[in-house]
Amino acid sequence: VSALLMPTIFKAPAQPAAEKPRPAQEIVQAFPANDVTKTAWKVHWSTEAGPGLIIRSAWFKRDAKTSWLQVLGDARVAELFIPYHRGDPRFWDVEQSFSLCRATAEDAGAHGKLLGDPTEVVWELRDRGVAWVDPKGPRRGQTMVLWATLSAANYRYIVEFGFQDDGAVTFRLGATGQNYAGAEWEPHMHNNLWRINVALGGPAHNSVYVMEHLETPQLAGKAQTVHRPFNGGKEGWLDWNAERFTMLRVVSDKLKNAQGKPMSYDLMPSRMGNARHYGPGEECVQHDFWVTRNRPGEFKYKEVLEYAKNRESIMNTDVVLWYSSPAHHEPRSEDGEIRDGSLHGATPVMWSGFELKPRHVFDRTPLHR
Ligand SMILES: [Cu+2]
Repeated sequence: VSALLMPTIFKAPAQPAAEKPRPAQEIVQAFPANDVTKTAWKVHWSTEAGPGLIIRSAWFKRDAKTSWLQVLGDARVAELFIPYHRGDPRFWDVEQSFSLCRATAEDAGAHGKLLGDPTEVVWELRDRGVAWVDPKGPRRGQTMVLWATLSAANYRYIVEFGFQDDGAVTFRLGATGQNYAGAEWEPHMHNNLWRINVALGGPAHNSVYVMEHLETPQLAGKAQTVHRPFNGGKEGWLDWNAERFTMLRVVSDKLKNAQGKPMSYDLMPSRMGNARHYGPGEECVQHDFWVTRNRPGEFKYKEVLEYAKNRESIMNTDVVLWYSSPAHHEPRSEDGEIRDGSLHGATPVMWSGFELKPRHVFDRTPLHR
């Protein structure tokens, strides 16, 4: 595995002065890791106080002979908003510019590697279980995972990006640490708010659609799948509907696969529920999806209403998906105990996230014999 890990420094593109990220680093991972290469990812990442670990761009190879296909531009946790049920506190934790924890051999485990100077990021190549089963049997899959831990006072947030051998990308936020002193048993919401610049085939020529499954009494036992431009093809918002299996699709207006179908990536939600909060300045968390054009310097989830207000076109352009993956935390005895006036223990990690899944990027089943 180690021979296939080839991190190299490359020169970072110019960033706005306020951003001050560390220089981006490149990592290339071929799949399967211990056999003839079938697919590969090339990922540029950097770290920064606030969002912690940032994917600056990511390219995929659907087979060893093709050139790199860009999939992502900047992808990050844009905000972590934690309002407590009693009304306060209401923390915006990315805005607080917390730093990453130093990553140690304990973080990396037996098979991980530490990246960065100082070491803040963990690289792991993981078996991801069965990728598919056909009449001849199963095939197991692999994923390259990059993760880091934000040190947010009493809390710790694990920011994790996974780049799978089948072209899918996973985004996960794990909340752990110690419950807030004085409110140890107070339920609260973890609004994990992501900003994803999908740049399929490069940062232009992408359009955002909505997919919904429709099954109503009027359809009398039949169902329909409805595809339509997101918000009429303009910047704006959408809510997730459990009955409709709401999902977003970013479609390339240029690239087609060998079957003549437009290359796309689907945002697949995987949700516990829809968080809604009604304090002042919390309008951004009254909807589950936002889409805007990609403009320099627009990274604050709280400002997304402002970014979207001109209702510019999100068709055949450079697009950003803003997505909420909320997690409701109802404290348990398992989170710890108060002894001698202080909390002893730790909140076990609670994960939430979503997946970007390729559609018509391959011509056939990835990694098939
Ligand atoms: Cu919590």
